[in-house]
Amino acid sequence: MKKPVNVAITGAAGNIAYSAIFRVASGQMLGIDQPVNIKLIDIEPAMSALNGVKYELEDCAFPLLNSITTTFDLTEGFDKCDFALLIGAKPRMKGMERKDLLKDNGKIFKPQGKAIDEVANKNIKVLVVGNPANTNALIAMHNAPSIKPSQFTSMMRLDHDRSLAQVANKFNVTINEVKKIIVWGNHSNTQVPDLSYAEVSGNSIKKVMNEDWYTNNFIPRIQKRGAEIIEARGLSSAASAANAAITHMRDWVLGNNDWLSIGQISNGNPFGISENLMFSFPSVCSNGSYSIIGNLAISEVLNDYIKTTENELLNERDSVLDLL
Ligand code: NAX
Repeated sequence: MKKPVNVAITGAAGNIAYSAIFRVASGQMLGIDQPVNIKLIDIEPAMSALNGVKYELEDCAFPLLNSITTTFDLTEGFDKCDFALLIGAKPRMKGMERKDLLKDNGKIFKPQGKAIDEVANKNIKVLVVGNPANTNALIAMHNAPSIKPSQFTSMMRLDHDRSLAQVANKFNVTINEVKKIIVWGNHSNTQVPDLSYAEVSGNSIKKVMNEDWYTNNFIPRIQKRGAEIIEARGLSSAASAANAAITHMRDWVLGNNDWLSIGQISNGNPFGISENLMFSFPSVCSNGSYSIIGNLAISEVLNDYIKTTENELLNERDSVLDLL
């Protein structure tokens, strides 16, 4: 048996975490030979609910689950952590502007970044899920200067998987037959789902795709899929978001040669995107790290979309400069 690793999960009493924690404990994230110590972090008023999650976790008798910690103390929660899923965030309340949400959530991710810097393992892998995920990840990263910026990522996998599923539905094929999809930029409705290089059953999608469907149906549907789910379910996506978090981390750790979309620090990117943004780029994963797929030409039309999402991220960053 391998030595147990430490996995911290914030927002652990919330909805997404409820779908994620049990999968981490069962080995679906880090492999069925990897024992885990799970550290569940939430705010103090949520401790009773969090204990309920702990009891249920115990009752699963997962063979890989070595220990469970519940805490609202960040130093205890991130101590010697190897992996962190930063899910907890404040929801946007009625009348709240995006700027206010950024400020409030930024205040959560600054102390979390500092605690990770002080007590986590230096090779920790961090995934930020809590919205606005890209800018929250940037804030956490800036507050953890002793950890390589590339160890911080933000979640675009849900947008990526939504794109795969919509293409598979449209062309009536299985998910495995859809390849080389990209989602660029911000996890917001400016994100850019890109099918320029996509393949369906080994052929370029361009042979079968209608441009009008791509521009007027596919792009807006992916951009607004979160709202479509809230409208239908009365609740925001939780199991699919948890699934995306699990597979994002699994692929980062265990590898995946398929094209993936990963929110990552833009420094040195080959596409001319401004530095110092958490931006989603096409990537592949191997040997415990991810790398950008370079050498891709971007059409003029897509370039305009990409500029819009880049500008949004620049504005988000400008509104939280005091937290970086
Ligand atoms: P919930 O409201 O169900 O749970 C949030 C949890 O976070 C609560 O238990 C709350 O007490 C906790 N929390 C608040 N402040 C905290 C802090 N300072 N430290 C630790 N925990 C804290 O939300 P849920 O549905 O689980 O969504 C969580 C976040 O994921 C939201 O910000 C949501 O917008 C975001 N999402 C991100 C997605 C992505 O693709 N990046 C997709 C799904 C989701 O919308």
